[in-house]
Amino acid sequence: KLYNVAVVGVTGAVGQKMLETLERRDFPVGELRPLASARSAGQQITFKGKAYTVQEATPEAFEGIDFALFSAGGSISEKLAPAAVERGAVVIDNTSAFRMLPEVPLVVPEVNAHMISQHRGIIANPNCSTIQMVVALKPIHDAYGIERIIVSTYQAVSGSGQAAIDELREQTRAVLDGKPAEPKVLPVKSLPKHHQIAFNAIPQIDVFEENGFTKEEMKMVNETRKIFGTDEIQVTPTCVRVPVFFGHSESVFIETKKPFDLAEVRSLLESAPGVTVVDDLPEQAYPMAIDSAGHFDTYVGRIRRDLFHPRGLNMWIVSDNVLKGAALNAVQIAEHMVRSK
Ligand code: 11C
Repeated sequence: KLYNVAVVGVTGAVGQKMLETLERRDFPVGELRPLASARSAGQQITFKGKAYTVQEATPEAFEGIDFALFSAGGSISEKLAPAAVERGAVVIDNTSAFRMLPEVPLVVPEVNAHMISQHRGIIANPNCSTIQMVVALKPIHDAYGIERIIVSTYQAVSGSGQAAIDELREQTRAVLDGKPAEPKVLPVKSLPKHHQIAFNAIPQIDVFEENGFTKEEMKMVNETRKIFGTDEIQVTPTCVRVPVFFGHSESVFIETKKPFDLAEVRSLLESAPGVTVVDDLPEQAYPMAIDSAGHFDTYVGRIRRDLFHPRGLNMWIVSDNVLKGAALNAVQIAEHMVRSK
C-alpha cells in the first residue's frame, strides 16, 4: 500500500531533510505534496529524481493526504494542522505548538512508540536536543531508573534554520578577512540584539523565561519528563550554540536510582536501538558532530563513572539534529503507523 504524504515547510532546512529521509528509507509514498507559505510557493523541489512545484499550504491542500509532516513554524501548525486532521490526515508536527498538550503524544519511537496509537490526529515530534538525549538514556532508565540529569549542550546552527547556517558561513569568512561580523540572526532572530557566532559560543538558545532558563532549556526539562512518562526525573540543562553546521553534542551527567555496573551500561547502550557506541580511548575514538552529520544514529561515548557520586554516570551524546532531531524521527513515527496498520 502507498500513502499520500504532504510536507509542510518543504523549502526549509528540516523540510528538505524530510524529503531526503523519505527517499533514503524508501517510505511507501504514493503522491508527494510539497507545501510551503505563499512566499515559497512556485519554487521547485526534487524528490526521487522528479521535479515538483511547491504549492501554497492551505486547508484544501490536505485533501486526500494520509500523512502531513509539518515543519514550517508553530503558528502555521496551529493554523493548518486541525484542517489537515479534519480532512483525514495524521499530522506529525515538528514544532513546539502541540507538544505539551496532554492529548497529544510526544514520541521518540525508540523510547515510547506505544504512545502513537493514542493519537487523535496529531502526534508531536520533540525538540532535537531532547530526542538524542532520551534515545541514549532510555536503556539506562529502564535498567536502573534515572533520578537526575545535568546536561550541557553544544548545538549546531542548523537548529535555528537556514538563515543561521548562512550566517555562520558568511560571518566566518568576514572575520577571517578582517571585516565586521555583523550578526543578524543568532541567538534569536526576532530579538533586537544579536551576537557573533563565528569563533564563539553563545549560552542562549531561544528566549529567556522568568526562571532564568531559556525556552530551549525548558523544552529539555518538560519534554524529557513527558516522553519518559514521569515527573520524578530532575533535569538541569544549559543550552549553548556553537559554530558547528550540523550535529548537536551533549555532555550528560546522570544519577541513577539503583546502582549500576559500568560494563553492563556499555552493553545496554551497544544493543539499544538507534544508538552506536563510539568509545575507544586509546584510539581517541569518541562521537563528534562532523562524523554524525548525515547519519541516522545517536552516538554515545566518553562513558565513565563519576568520581564522586556513587550512582553518577557521565557520557557524551551526539546526533545529527536535523535528522534524528527532526526529519528522521518524524518519518520513523509514520513508519511505525504504516507497520501497525
Ligand atoms: C535549536 N533545538 O537547536 C532548536 C531547534 O522546538 O523544534 C528546534 C526547536 C524545536 O535551535
